[in-house]
Amino acid sequence: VEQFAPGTFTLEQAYEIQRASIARREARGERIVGVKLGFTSRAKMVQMGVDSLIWGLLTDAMIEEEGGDVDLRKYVHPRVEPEVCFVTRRAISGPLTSLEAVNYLEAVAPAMELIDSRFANFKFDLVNVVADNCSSAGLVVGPWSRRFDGLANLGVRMQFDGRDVQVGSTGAILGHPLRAFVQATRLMHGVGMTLPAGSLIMAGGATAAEALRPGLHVSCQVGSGAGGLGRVAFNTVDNRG
Ligand code: OOG
Ligand code: MG
Repeated sequence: VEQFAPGTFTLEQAYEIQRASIARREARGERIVGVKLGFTSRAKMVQMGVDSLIWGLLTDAMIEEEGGDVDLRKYVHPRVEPEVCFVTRRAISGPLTSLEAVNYLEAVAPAMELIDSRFANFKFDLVNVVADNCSSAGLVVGPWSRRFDGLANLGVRMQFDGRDVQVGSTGAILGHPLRAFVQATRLMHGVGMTLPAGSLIMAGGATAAEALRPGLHVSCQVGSGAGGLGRVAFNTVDNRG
């Protein structure tokens, strides 16, 4: 890889840096499991001060067990945000339209992303956050279903110890989370990447992110009743003392 001085590289070079950092993870034995989109909601753009859609790569090492303990010692200053996750049913190498999208999907689930950053206070600009693999650090995925129909407007409720910390709607994600999936297929096509069957697509935070601390029960409910996606949860632990 070429060397770049901070802040002196282009967006294209930022994605090269991202790819190089993923190659190092692969060399350590990690496997790419999918892609995540960033800044697909206004709430996230406003919180982070960046207003372009970005994407990063997810690896198996980032997957945290649903309902399990997340050890915060693995992270620097993690935050959590409510998301929706898709899993693909077939390999995708071309850009899809929103009409085709569901045919390429196996299932959808409520999810939470744990973001973390090399930058103090998450203060970055577009190229730096892209180079940092879009703050991708962890993800927790809840129960899979094929409830694609109501996705345009499901209530999203993220709680710490049973108290609401962020409330919103899946409609905040590009107006409909399926649009995030469609965007992902376009972006992957743009860089010549094929998404194999079984790839995860994280649609992007529906609300602003919340800082994590040890000893929390973190849960997120997406929709309710028969049309809802259900709940996803984890606990934070830290033995730093
Ligand atoms: C960058 C990643 C943005 C999202 O869902 O919008 C993102 C960050 O906020 O640090 O993951
Ligand atoms: Mg996110």
